This record gives sequence, C-alpha cells and structure tokens, in this order.
Amino acid sequence: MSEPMRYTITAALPYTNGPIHIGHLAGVYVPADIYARYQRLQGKDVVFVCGSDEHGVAIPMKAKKEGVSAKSLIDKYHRMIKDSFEDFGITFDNYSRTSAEIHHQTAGDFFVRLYNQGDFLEETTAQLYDEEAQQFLADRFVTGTCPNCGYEEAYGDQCENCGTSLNATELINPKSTLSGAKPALRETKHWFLPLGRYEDFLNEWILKGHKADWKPNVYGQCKSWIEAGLKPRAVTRDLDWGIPVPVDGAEGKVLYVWFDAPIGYISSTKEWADREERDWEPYWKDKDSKLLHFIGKDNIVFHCIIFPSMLKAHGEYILPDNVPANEFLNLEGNKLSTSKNWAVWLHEYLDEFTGMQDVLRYVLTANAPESKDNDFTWKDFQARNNNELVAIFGNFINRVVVLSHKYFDGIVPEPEEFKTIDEETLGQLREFPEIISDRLERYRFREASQELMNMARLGNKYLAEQEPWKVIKEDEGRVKTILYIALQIASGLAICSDPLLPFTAKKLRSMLGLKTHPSTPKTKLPEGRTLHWDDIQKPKALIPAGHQLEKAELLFRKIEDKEVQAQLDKLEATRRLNETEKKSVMPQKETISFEDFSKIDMRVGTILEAEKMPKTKKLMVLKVDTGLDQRTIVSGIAESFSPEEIIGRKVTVLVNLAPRPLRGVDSEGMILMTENKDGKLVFLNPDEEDIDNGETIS
Ligand code: B3M
Ligand code: ZN
Repeated sequence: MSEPMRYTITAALPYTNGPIHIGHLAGVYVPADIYARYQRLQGKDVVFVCGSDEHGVAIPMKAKKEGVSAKSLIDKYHRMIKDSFEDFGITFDNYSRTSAEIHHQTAGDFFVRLYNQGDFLEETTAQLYDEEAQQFLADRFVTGTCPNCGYEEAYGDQCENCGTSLNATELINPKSTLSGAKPALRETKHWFLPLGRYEDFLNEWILKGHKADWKPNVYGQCKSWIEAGLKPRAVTRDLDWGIPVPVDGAEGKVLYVWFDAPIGYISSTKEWADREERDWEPYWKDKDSKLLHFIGKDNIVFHCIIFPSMLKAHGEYILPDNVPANEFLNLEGNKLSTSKNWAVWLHEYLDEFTGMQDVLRYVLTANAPESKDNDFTWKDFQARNNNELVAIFGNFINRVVVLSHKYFDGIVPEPEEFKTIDEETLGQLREFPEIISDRLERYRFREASQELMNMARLGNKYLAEQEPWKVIKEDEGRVKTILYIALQIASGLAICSDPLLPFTAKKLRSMLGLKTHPSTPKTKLPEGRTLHWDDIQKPKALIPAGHQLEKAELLFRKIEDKEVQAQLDKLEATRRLNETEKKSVMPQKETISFEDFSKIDMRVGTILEAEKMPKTKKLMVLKVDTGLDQRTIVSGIAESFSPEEIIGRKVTVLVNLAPRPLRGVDSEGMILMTENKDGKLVFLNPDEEDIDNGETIS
C-alpha cells in the first residue's frame, strides 16, 4: 500500500464554558500536536484543525451562572482558549469557532442534504418538559439515573460514568437541572438519525476492519454499543441557542450540539483553505487522505458511531482512519473538574512557569493516560523535570556545547580514529529515529517520549564515561573525537525532539547553529546541506567538522520545592472551599428588630467545673464563671469533648435565657457553639486571653 499523502488531523473542539486544563491537554491536544508536528517533519501534507464548540446547553447554563450573556461568555472563553493554545505551542493550522458563519452554513447544508435524502425519521414524541421553567429538557438540562450503570448523575444525552449515549426519556428518576422539578412529558416534533440503519456498515467498517489497528479501549466501546443494538438519535432540540434547523416546520428548533460540532472540523478546514487559497475537499473526500480524530474517551461514541454514520449517510466523505482516544487524567488523586476548580489551568501555568511549555508537554506525555486513567501530581512533575529534563537532557547538551567552546572555540572538531565505543555509540544513535517513528505512528506517545530521553541518556552516559574534561590534559586529539561524537548525538536530539519538545528543539538548533524553521520538513544547515529525520540513520555526519556553534544557553531549569508547595497550597485552598460549599447552608431565619436583639445578653465566661451527666450520652453539667456569678449550665457537648479538655476554657455564654430544668438540673444559660466540617462541636469563644469574665458581647 502506498503511503497516504494527506493527513486531516482533528482535535476535539473544546466547549467555551471554561478554560483549558491539563486533562484536556494530556487527553487530546498534546498527542494531536505531537502527531501533526511529526507528520509535517516527515514531509507529509498535514492540515490540523480545531475550534471552539459554542453550542449546546452547557453554554447558556454557564452564562446564567456567571450572570453574563451567552455571547459574551463564548467570546471570553474563545479568546482565552485560543491564546493559551497558541502560547503553549499547539500548531493548529486553523482554530475556528462554531458560531462562525461558515460553520452555520456548513452544518445547515449537511442537515438539509440528509433531510432531502430521507435519512431522518421525523417524529412527534413525548419529551421531558419542565413546567416551571417552561422548557423542554434534554442533554445537560436533565439528570437522572443511568439505565446502564446506575450512576445517579447521568445527563440526558450521555452518562459520563459509563460513556453510554442516552435519550433523555431513558433516564430513571429524571430531574430538571433548571428548577430541580420532576419533569412532565409533552409532545414535540424532532428529527432522528436512525442509527440502526448503519449497523451493518459499522460492523464491517469497525468490528471487522479496525480490530487490529484501533486502540483496545476504543474498539471495545464500539463493539459493545454495536452489539447492544443502536437506537434512533434525535439530532434536533427545542432550544434558543444553537444553529436553527433550516427546514420548514422547525421554527424554534436548533441542531443538537453533537450534530453540529463534528461538522465543525469540516468548517474549520474550509476556513483554513479559504485563507490559504487551498482546496479543502481533498482533505475530506479524497481516499488518499488519512482522517484522524484525537479525543478523550467520553467522546468515543460521537466520533466512532454517530459522526461516521452521518458521513456515510452524506455519501461524499471519507471515514476516520483512526480515533486514538485517551483515558482520563486525574489530579492529585481526584477527578479533574471545571466546576469544582480542581484543575491545573493552562493559562495559569503559562503565567506561573514562563517559558516552560515543554516541561508540561513532557510530563503530560511521559505520564499520558493512553491505556488507563492516570494521575498528575506536582511531585512527579518536579521529579520528571529535575531528574530527566535537567539532569539528563539539559546536562548533556550543556556539557557538550560548553566544552566545545572551551576547548575548540565552538567549532566542531575534526575527529581522530574511532574506538569501538565510538562506533557503538554512533550505531545506537542511528537506531533512534526508526524507534521513535514507530512509537509515534502507533500513537504510543509515552513510549516515544521515553525513547527520546534514552537518546539523551546515550549522550549523557557517553560523556560521563569518556570524561573529556580529564582526557584533555593528556590527549587533545581524543577529546576532539569525543566531542565530535557527542555533537552528533546533540544534533540527532535537535531533530527528534521537535515533535515532543518543540521549544527545546528550536533552542537547541539555534545553539548548534542549525538555522532552521521547525515546521519545514527539511532542516537547512548554513552551508546549504539539508538535515532530515532519516539522516540520523546514515553514516554521514549530522553536524560536520568545522561547523561553528553558537553560544550555550540552559535548556531547562530546576524546579524548587517551594514552587511545588505553592501549587499544592493552591489546590488545598480549593479543596477547603469546596468542602464549605458542599455543606448546605441553613436558610436565614425571620428578621428581628434591633430591640429584639438588644434583649439578648451575652457574656464572656470561664468553665470552672465539668462533669458528664450520668445516664446520658450528650449532656454535661458545667459550672461557669460569668463575671456576674458562678452558675450551673447543662450543655449538650459530651460527645465532642471530655470534661478535662474544657475546664478552664473561655466561652461565650447567653446569660439571660430563662432557666430550664434538664434531667432534674436547672440550667441557667447557654454556651454558644458551632459545628466544624466533621460535625464536631466547637466553642465560639473569645480567643484573647486578656478579656475579663462578664464582658458583654454585642
Ligand atoms: N465539545 C468536548 C467535550 O466533550 C466536546 C467535543 C466536541 S468534538 C466535535 O468536552
Ligand atoms: Zn452509565
């Protein structure tokens, strides 16, 4: 089979209801970008597209929460997401948005074509309706128990726990997220894509055709859905936010967000082609083109079942060649969550770790959730940086460039005769491009990152063993050979690190005096020779003797403990805030007048004696010095304190409460207390030691 000429690479369109975090990056954008950069470097014709997903109920819901209009919400996050991707070095050829005119047109036309071809079922059915909010409920407007796995927070279109795609009416105990009400049923007309019609096609194409090359997690999910039988899916919604359904009799209805969003890949390609004066069609219609969708695992059904069925129905489009979906990344042991602010936000990272894009790219790749969910921890981030990027990669490059300047004025020395170790080292160097290519071609980005590090290890070990800094005293000729070999490895790294560590590769090339443009497949040496990925495999020098190097700069810097601690503190603050918010706050009581309030007499007191009341669990009999007198107060605190703990403590006492008998003892007041997170009582006591008993509190 001949190599495909063209690659159409898509990355899931992020919702503009929040910023990008490390989960999005690890799952989708970093691997997609590595792959796109790699294929460009191989001289392939690549278009890498993405854009903002601005429809669906997620948008109006979030806008309501932020108290802004949906339009200003999408504008804000679109800008923010686009900018942070750019700063992070994600090389989309185009980053569009689904509110763009070209997308409304493309998605509308797509719908009309299927409509005219008779590919939809038009049906009036009873759908969930919120009578209070006067709105139909679908997707995120309704939650309930998943009929498949029993998860209680499943959405109206999908269960995020088991990934099953659902119709809202299938939810058990549905509840409106708008009003909390139990929905009623009301009739409404919609258009459905009868997925059952595509079962045979899906069977042939995925189950028979892609058993060997799709990732087991992706293939497995597809298999269980197809085998369970596919039901018709509504592709329209009763909503006022989205793309109006462009056929008669569909007033007030919009396209379902998952109908329009994947078409966004096509619109984004069109937008790019218009700008670049290119033809978009071969990228989507030519059999030679390889279409790849990079997504997270919760999007598998949409990219492997629904969108391909749409493309198939349309009739002119190619199908994805692969959908290398990743599992999820967790953060410090907990699920990443935008609403709970449990995340490392890309825009904040870029601010706090300036110029360190590659560190995050590396850590997220080395620990990518490729075959199972994985955990991001700041300690691991620090360790990968300090022990691998700094101690191996950075250390090797720094040594070789600094020593070349020190001994040979930064000119690549002419080597003397090679020893066995030199031949062996060059032999090993030559094997890397093929190994790294193989891993990247098979979407094994983790392994690719480790092989790249092994390449740096080869150089580091070679230098450490050959010790040119010692040899220089007796044998300058040998040092010439050593540095010559080490510089070949450094040049190999400059080429191979380009897809994975693009900022580093660029710096490294400039240090080595390889004046290149990263996105061009051929790397030009100043003397006009071209340097390519495959050149590493050839016996010829990568960087020839006599070539002038530029001055050394540090590729990576150490990350200090205090930087990691600052990040952990930030997360801890979030965790605490979430805990407090989780506790439901009791509604405010009826308003009282100032007069009422002034009747209350609260004083500072000290507990003098404390004794558990016999035969009770909760009660304790206290003697309290109120400054006015010493009196007995019976208090329900015995489950939270032992008598010894509280004798001598200052407390706030309500002194003018009418005495009341508790188990035969007259209680002459009340101690003020509250409950902490764990339900334990705590005194509302004056912290200051120097307040006298009897002082009033007002
Ligand atoms: N907007 C992303 C998500 O599920 C969703 C992807 C659309 S890709 C066409 O977060
Ligand atoms: Zn489920």
